Amino acid sequence: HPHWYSPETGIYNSKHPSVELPSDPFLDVVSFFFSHQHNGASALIDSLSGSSISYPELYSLVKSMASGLHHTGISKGDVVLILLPNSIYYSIVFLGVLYLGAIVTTMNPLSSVLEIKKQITDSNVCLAFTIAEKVEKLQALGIPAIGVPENVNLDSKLTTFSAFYKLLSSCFELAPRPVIKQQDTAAIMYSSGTTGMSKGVVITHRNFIAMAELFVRFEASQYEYSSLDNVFLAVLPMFHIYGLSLFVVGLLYLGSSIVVMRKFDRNAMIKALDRYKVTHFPVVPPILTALTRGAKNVGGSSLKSLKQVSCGAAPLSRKVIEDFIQTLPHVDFIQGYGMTESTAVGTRGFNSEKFQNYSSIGLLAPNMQAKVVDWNTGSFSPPGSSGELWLRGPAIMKGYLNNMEATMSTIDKDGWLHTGDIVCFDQDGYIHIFDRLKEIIKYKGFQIAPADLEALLISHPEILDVAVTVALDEESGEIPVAFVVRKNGSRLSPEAVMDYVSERVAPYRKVRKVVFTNSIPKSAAGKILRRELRNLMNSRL
Ligand code: 4UV
Repeated sequence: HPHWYSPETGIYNSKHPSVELPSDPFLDVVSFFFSHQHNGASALIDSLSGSSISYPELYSLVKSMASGLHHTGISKGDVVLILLPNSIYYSIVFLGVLYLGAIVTTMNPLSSVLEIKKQITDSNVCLAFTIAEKVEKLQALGIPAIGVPENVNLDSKLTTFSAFYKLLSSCFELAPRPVIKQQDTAAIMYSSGTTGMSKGVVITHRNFIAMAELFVRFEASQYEYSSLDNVFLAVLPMFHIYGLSLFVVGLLYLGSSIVVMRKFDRNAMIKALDRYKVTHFPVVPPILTALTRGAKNVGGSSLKSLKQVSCGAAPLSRKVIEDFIQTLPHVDFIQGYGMTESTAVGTRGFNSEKFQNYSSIGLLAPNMQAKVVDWNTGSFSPPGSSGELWLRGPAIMKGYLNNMEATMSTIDKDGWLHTGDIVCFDQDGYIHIFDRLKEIIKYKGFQIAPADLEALLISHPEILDVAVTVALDEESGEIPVAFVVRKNGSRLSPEAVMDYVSERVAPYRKVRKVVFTNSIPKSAAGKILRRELRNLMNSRL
């Protein structure tokens, strides 16, 4: 057996040397952030307008934001919602809130009122930052809301955003710092985990510090070039753990420049890569496909500055990877894997590795351990055999918010996070991901919990029973499909079912196919047999 695998315990250790993490229990993300100050390059650049924030400006804006929030009455333990698209202001709000020991919860800005209501109630939000159109909607839900401008310079005179500009220009003395421990909660992100409805993932200051060190700084330490020369394009949404970890927290520790795109657009993306001489581009599979297409259109001589593209969050086919590599042969390609529950830390590939490794999700991150467990027998799988991936290490969440039962069934008594992903380590320690045991659907890399959609569909007066499952889709990777049992006499159409859902959820969570059926396959205990449904679905396609 290789030295990094123990057949006695079934434990895989990282092949990387371990990284030292700060041991002081009284340390928070923002103090840690301020202890790595940078000069020079722009920290954040708005791709559309070219407006930018320098590192020195960023540090002072975070402090102003914290002071202003303190004077608004925000204090340790309060939960602040960030309901924004990507913005050069995102990190300022995020770090400003954390500076006070308060907690951030993030959300897709396209979420429906129903979804917003659910999350603000569950996480107990007391203040929100959002786009102009959503300010009144939040206030109607009883949440004070601050409008954040999309356009950096032009909007500064608009009264809609006066509260925000007031916070940014707060020249109060610095807010008094409460005592913040590494183990205190920093953020509540939402994920459905391996089963059931969407739940609050409690992420601590320690988790973010570990993420910054084990994922972002460790990876940068492997490059020959300096992180200060790196320019990242931020298309991935900052409200999701992948974008949040990189663009809102991790890369700003390193002093890289981040070009922020407010929303995805293929042509604008290609232009931004060129205009800002982007060197690193983290993507999800549909963006990788769009990048290959866009690069073909502009010809091979373009995108010369690009050094690395990394892809994660959803399965990727070998064909898509090969197409990319053939189109942009000068660019290093790697895959990464992480979860909301592991603060995005998991595995990452390496630049310039053998071609066969492109289809792997890479090596285990430093300081992290894994087990691969046969889900039928509970026995440990050695390199070469597959099983469910379990992860342990300093980036694993504290647990699910107010949900002891889900926490205990996800993190066992020895601290292993059961990921619900089926993987296999090869003899070189590279990890390959095959399938999922868990219920989530990954639409363009976004999570959809079948149980959330089922709860919504069953509230329809003409629906007797329902089960939502996943179907493969060329463009989006995976789409949700609803198997619906109509009530006696109902003539409900598939379109009416889909409309019912789309009026109540963010666009990415729409049901995209409806199959009427007479019954839902269930176990004797009444649990939906999801694998059976999935097989049924795939056989019908
Ligand atoms: O909770 P979540 O939505 O989280 C993510 C995180 C993605 C990351 C994080 C760090 C990286 O370096 C990176 O490249 C990607 O998506 O969903 C977690 C689930 O998404 C699936 C898998 O089922 C996880 O449990 N998933 C994540 N990455 C991959 C993946 C991948 N590379 N290939 C296949 N499935």
